[in-house]
Amino acid sequence: MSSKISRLKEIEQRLLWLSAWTIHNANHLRAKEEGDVKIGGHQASCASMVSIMTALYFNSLKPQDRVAVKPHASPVFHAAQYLMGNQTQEKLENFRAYGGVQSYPSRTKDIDDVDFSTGSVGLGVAITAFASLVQDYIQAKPWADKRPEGRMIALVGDAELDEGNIYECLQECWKHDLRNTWWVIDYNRQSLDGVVREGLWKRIEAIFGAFGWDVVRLKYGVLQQAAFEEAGGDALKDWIDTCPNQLYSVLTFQGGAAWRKRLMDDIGDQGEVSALLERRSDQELSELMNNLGGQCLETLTEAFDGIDHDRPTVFLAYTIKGWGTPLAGHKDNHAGLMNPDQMADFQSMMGVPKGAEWNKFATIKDPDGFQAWLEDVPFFVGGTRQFDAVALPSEDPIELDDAVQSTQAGFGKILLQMNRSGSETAQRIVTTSPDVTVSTNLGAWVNRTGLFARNVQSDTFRDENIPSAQKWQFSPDGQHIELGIAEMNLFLMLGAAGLSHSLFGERLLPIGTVYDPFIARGLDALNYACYMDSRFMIVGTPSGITLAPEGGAHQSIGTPLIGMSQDGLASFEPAFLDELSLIMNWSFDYMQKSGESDPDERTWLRDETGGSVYLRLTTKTLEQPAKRKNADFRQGVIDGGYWLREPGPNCDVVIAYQGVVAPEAIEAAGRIGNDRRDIGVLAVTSADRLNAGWHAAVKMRKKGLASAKSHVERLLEPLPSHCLMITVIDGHPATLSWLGGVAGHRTVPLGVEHFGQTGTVKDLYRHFGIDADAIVDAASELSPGRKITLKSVL
Ligand SMILES: Cc1ncc(C[n+]2csc(CCOP(=O)(O)OP(=O)(O)O)c2C)c(N)n1
Ligand SMILES: [Mg+2]
Repeated sequence: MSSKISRLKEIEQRLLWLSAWTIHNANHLRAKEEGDVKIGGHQASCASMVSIMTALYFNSLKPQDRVAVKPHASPVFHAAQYLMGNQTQEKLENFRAYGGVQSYPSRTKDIDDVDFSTGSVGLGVAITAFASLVQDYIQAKPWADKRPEGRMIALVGDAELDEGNIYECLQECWKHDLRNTWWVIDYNRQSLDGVVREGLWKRIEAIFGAFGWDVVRLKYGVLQQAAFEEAGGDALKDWIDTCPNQLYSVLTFQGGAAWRKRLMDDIGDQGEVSALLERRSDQELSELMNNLGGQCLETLTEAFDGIDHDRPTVFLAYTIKGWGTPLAGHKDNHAGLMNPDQMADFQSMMGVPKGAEWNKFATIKDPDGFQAWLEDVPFFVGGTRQFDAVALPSEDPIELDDAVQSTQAGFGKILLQMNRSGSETAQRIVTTSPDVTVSTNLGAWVNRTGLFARNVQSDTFRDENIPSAQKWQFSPDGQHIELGIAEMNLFLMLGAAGLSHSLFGERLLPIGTVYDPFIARGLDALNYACYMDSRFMIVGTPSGITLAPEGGAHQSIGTPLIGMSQDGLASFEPAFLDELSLIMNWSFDYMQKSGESDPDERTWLRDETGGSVYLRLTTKTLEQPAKRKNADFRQGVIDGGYWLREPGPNCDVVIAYQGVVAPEAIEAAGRIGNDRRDIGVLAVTSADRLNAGWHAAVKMRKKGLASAKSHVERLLEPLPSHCLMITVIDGHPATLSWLGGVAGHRTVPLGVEHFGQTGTVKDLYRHFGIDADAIVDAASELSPGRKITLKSVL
């Protein structure tokens, strides 16, 4: 054994021990103290990864490489960082507990240089491929610092390959000429509930092959390879190759004597095979049969170090779930834990003295030499590997002067004007869309900026002089990444691009467009991107029942609630272009804020912390208000709302609307005004921010800070208590109905609660009761005073 391999072997054994102990400690020792069982599938899932992770982190990785570690291998990752001095014993002792290391690696919550969070299986795998595309994008840009290219690596559970987003990603990334991506499949042939289907490897290899990946199968370790060379070795190899997964698992669990019996029964009557088996003790035989490629450091390091190209590569690493522990191979081992007796045996087998469980060097004969060796490991040598990028200078909002326009068209125009300005912000914008680029109004932007591809591809229609409104020119300069329809890929792309400042040291301002209802199609990836604190803008357009003739399949109802409830995402639904301009301008700054600073005492929002932004837009053209410049209006738009029509001191009715139903609210206010006093119209640009500010201020008051007051509380403060609040939105009414709770006003929530129909906008607004008549009726019937007779001014 070379000295490198013997060092790696020591590390592998340390990682096996430390990860098992971390889990045992959390589940048995702490759980007893806290009367709380924290069991989770980790111990067996970790064991199958220790060899792969040793070979990667301590041998083959370079600092510029980025890794997504499969969720349940989190303790192995943290053990590696602990060995390197980047993780604390206290946090390991608190694994899965308050303030301790997270169950699954987390970029934002763990302290030890996690590249990609994982947890929702499949997403951590695919994000690596999109990160690689983002790396290519950045490498092609003249403004980017040149840094060494890293490989984007996913450590993948074999059952993760059931997740459909993986295949959507494979197809998409093939179109973009993916490179520098490695996926290492922990082929332990076990999922959570049981043993995976026989012959899965063949399908895996065929699928990856079909999308142009190199497939490297790591099936046999060096012990097995040597045994196959012995007389009788061929028969042993054939037996291994045809052994069903379940049987291999059972025998692994049972150990050396069971292996011997079964092998003797099946192939032992051939004299050479019997001799081959006889030359080994039970212990050695078990080691031999456990010596699969993915558990063999020689095999793994040779395979990883042997890759001398940038083609995407998948390693099918055969492993054993629970390897090296008494849980090895048992089909129920996912959530299995060693019991205290098993743990005591395991501890003595590992040679870890009692009391030295957390000692990094507990089993190391030459701690100084070991430490010196660790200090030279390339991956860790430069310290933590996350970058930051300074924020771009702020700019003034773009002003549009359309008299009648939709927010969707306004969005396209603002981007176009930003591009014309050539500003730094405009240069860092990268747009992306799942086959709805033109229909979400990115067409003009793409015509000017071009599509991104590593190599120039001409537009044949243009070359052949066929008139077309769209220039479809691909080049390394392009600023639009065109995706296929799969919305999951959209959010993974946004998630990866929105981390570019941290992963690659270059700021990007990613903007994705999608039909609003199909946000739901990529929702878990959206949540994942926010969980990683990725920074992007998602534009859902068109939205609501306002896209009326498209029908119920395309009409979105719940998306405003998604926007409100999604952590890390500030949501807006402007009605007018001046609002949209202010919001987009503010968003580009907000997307670049970083920090955990205290909330702003004016709004109680966390604006200095920053986040991503969701804009819910529409294709319905609205008459635009006269120019509005005053500071209260501008600030109100960003804080979430402003009085479009200020209520008087005796206000009977307030109409609070969000988004495209502004004209209905304004018309209704006019009609109600004849019969009720001092009508107010509250323009809500962001129910999300009003709501968040309110909750935060209440919390602060609860803590004793009596002066804490949020924007919405200040807005509603002057209203008399008898005032009726009518809320209206083209979306779920719960988005705004809570407004009544802020200062205790009776509320009539209007909105959409059922799947839509086709029809004209007018038909549907009437059908769902969000037109001016519905607002007037609500005021007439539910606010004190005489019936409002005037039905319509039209
Ligand atoms: C989207 C999602 N669904 C379900 C789960 C629950 N879960 C966690 S791990 C796992 C299967 C693990 O099998 P595999 O990926 O083969 O990893 P192994 O434990 O064998 O290493 C499941 C179903 C999850 N984390 N994410
Ligand atoms: Mg598995």
